[in-house]
Amino acid sequence: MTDISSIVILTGAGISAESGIDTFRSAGGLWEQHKVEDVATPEGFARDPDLVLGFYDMRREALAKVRPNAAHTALARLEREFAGELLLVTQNVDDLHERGGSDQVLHMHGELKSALCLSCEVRSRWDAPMACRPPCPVCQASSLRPDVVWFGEMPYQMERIYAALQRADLFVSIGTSGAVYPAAGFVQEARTAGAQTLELNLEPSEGTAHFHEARHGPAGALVPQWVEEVLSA
Ligand code: BJW
Repeated sequence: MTDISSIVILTGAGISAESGIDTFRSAGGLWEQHKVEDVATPEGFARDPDLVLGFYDMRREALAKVRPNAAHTALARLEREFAGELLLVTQNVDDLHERGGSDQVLHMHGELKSALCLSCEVRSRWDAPMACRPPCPVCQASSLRPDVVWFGEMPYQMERIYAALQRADLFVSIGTSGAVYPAAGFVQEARTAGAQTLELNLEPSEGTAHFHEARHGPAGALVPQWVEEVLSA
């Protein structure tokens, strides 16, 4: 683990599982409880906005009942103590990285606690229900949607992510199934550019063969152990 000066970390739903947030594709996960095309596509939102706004209201409310776990706090420690460049990219819309102490988090699939106004296109911090059609704090139109990235939409800050993947010495993927692109392609992007690649996941992901190394187990155990290795190298 010597000569690492630039790390990109990608996290997914698995890092928040031990905090009590449902993953998407596990048995009993969100996509068994709700049809993905109904709640996570622009077409689903156009068809039944009440259903979609209610789905995200429920998930936003659930955030109040959960706490960051040892994996989130270990990544915050890495941010504080690692001397090199670190980019933490999360696919998660929860705020557990921030509440675990990370200051610099790139939410490529948006955030539950952000609202996007379809009238004025301004984003506002948001912690209240949306199904009751509250007015936009900027233009007063009742046109708010959750500021999240649905299938068919462009994830956020892709240029910044791809630039960091080009510079990375190490790419680490934590708690993600590798089922959703473009995030699922980051490992190949980083590896082709010369980075070492490491998977930390409960089980082999769909892309596990692309990684130089894969460790399988709960993030709450694997991530603090890996962070200790990086900081003591
Ligand atoms: C643990 C654990 C523990 C459990 N410890 N681990 C055909 C081929 C290729 C691509 C496409 C295709 N057809 C369409 C596409 C594109 C499409 C796509 O990827 N579709 C796939 C289904 C194939 N992608 C898009 O549309 C994206 N946009 C796009 O591509 O734009 C064009 C573009 C082109 C070029 C460059 C850039 C862009 C947008 C994708 C948006 C995804 N949105 C969602 C919803 C966000 C809002 C919300 O939260 O509701 O994002 S879907 C959902 O999946 C959510 C997640 O972020 C994402 C990934 O899920 P994640 O995090 O991996 O969770 P799980 O449940 O799948 O896995 C959890 C893992 O944790 C498991 O492996 C467990 O084992 C593990 N685990 N407990 C460690 N304790």
